[in-house]
This record gives sequence, C-alpha cells and structure tokens, in this order.
Amino acid sequence: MDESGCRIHNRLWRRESGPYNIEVNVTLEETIIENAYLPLGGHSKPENCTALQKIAIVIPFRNREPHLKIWLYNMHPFLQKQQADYGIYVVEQHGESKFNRAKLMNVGFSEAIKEYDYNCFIFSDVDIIPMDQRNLYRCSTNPKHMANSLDKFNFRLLYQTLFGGIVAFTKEQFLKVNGFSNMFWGWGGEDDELYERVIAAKMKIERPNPKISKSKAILHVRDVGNERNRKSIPLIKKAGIRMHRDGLSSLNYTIISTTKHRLYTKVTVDIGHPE
Ligand code: UDH
Repeated sequence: MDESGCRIHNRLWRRESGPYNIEVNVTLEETIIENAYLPLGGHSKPENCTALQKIAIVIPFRNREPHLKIWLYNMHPFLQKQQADYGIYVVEQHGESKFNRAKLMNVGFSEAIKEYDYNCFIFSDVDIIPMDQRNLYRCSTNPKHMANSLDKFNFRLLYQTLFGGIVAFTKEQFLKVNGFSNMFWGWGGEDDELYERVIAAKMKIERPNPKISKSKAILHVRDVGNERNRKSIPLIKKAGIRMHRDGLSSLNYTIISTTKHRLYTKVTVDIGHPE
C-alpha cells in the first residue's frame, strides 16, 4: 500500500523532518487544549487528501496514566504531521488478574474494526515514543517491527528475532496469523510467540532504518500484576501448531465500558484470568 492520496503533503513534511523533541513534563489539560479540534475518540484524518491507510493504534493499558499523558501529548502532532488517518484505542484491563498484553491487543483489533474501515493496526506500548518525524507510522508489505532502536538499549536490536514494543500489521497480515495468542499472562514471551506466528505464516518481518526509528522508552519498574511469565517457552515453541486455534478465533471477553475521550477511545474490558 502506498499513500498516494497524501503524497504532496508527505514530501512537505519529509523536508522539514528530523530529530524531534519529546516533551515529558506535560499535563493532561495542556494536551487537551493543544488538541481541542479533535473529535471525541481521538480520531483524526488529513484535511486535504485521502490517506490510503486507515490506522488503528492499539495500546494495552492498566494504571499507566502518567505514560499515557506523555504518549498522547507527543503522538497526536506527530501522526498529524505524517498526514495519518488514525484512531487511538487504549484497551484497559479491568480487575486485578495478571496482565495479558497480547489479549488486550486482540480486543483492540476486534473493537476497532467495528467502528471504522481500518486496514492497518499499530500495536504499541504506552511508554515508547519515536524521536524522529521521518519514522513513518504506517503498515508495510510485511509485518513491521518498529521498536528496533530504543534509547534504553543504546539504539541496538537486543536480539535478531525481537518483535516487542511496537509492531504494525495490515488487517490481512494480522488475520493471517490469527492475531496474538491469548495465553500469555504476565510479562514476556507474547512478542516472541507473535514472531513465530509470522514465520509460520510464511511472512517476513521488516524493520525501519534504526537511525530513523530511534525512540524513547520511558523507564519504569515492573508493574504489580505483570510478573515475569515463566510458562512462555513451551508456548513459543509450539506457536506454529497452535496459532489457528489460539488467537482472534478463540478470543472471548466482556466489555465493561467504551468511552470516547477527547484524545482517545478507552475500552475497558474483562479478559478473565489464567486457567
Ligand atoms: N502495561 C500496562 N500496565 C501494566 C503492565 C503493562 O499498561 O501493569 C502495558 C503498557 O502499555 C506497557 C506494555 O504493557 O508499555 C508493556 O509492558 P512493560 O512496559 O512492562 O514492558 P517492558 O517495558 O518491555 O518491560 C520491555 C520489552 C523488551 C524486552 C522484550 C523481550 N521479549
């Protein structure tokens, strides 16, 4: 897919692009004032062209308000400069059971497609913010790993199959792998399992040039309720065998509420607990 509808404008921002100052001392009030023209739900599209990609950004969430505020403050202008047609879905896990990042991503995908004709999905942690305006938040011919150059890892790829932090899938690519596994409770492994799905589905992964995809990861301690998952390795090994019965096709959840905030749509969901 290309962005022909917005080509002229893309050229304009390319010329003015470059390092980008991330603002971390922000209040939610300031963020709302800066973006007062946005319709409720945080959905924005370019005024003078039709973007071919309609992008849902899905953020897994629980108790990370300070990070969400910083993400929203920086990312709305960033995405608008890229002439993106995008909506923001913050998918909040209800209750106290172990955090399940991957299942929340599946819920975000399933809820977003009910609202708009999205054809690109960017699954992003709430605490990673791009440092360069040239880092295109778009889908590509292959699933794309976008968190390949983080400041906290000295802008290096930790290991070759790393697929965590931010990934972008077209709708077709995501359906082809049946989404994420629903079976990863606690921290770690679900991203490696998704990588195995991509390979099992005979796709490759792409990464942007690490000089351009430099991003800031906000440092934090491990969250309560997101302790390391010690059951992930056997699941990762059998990803290819399990993927067609564990994922979007087996997803069950109960929506507690869907709220259209000024800057994002918040979906609060009960996703159950580990078996
Ligand atoms: N999250 C919450 N609340 C929680 C836990 C996680 O909102 O209680 C969300 C949030 O969007 C966060 C994401 O889940 O950004 C990932 O969780 P994390 O921030 O704890 O993950 P971390 O920064 O990931 O530790 C680093 C991954 C690099 C190594 C990958 C190896 N597979």
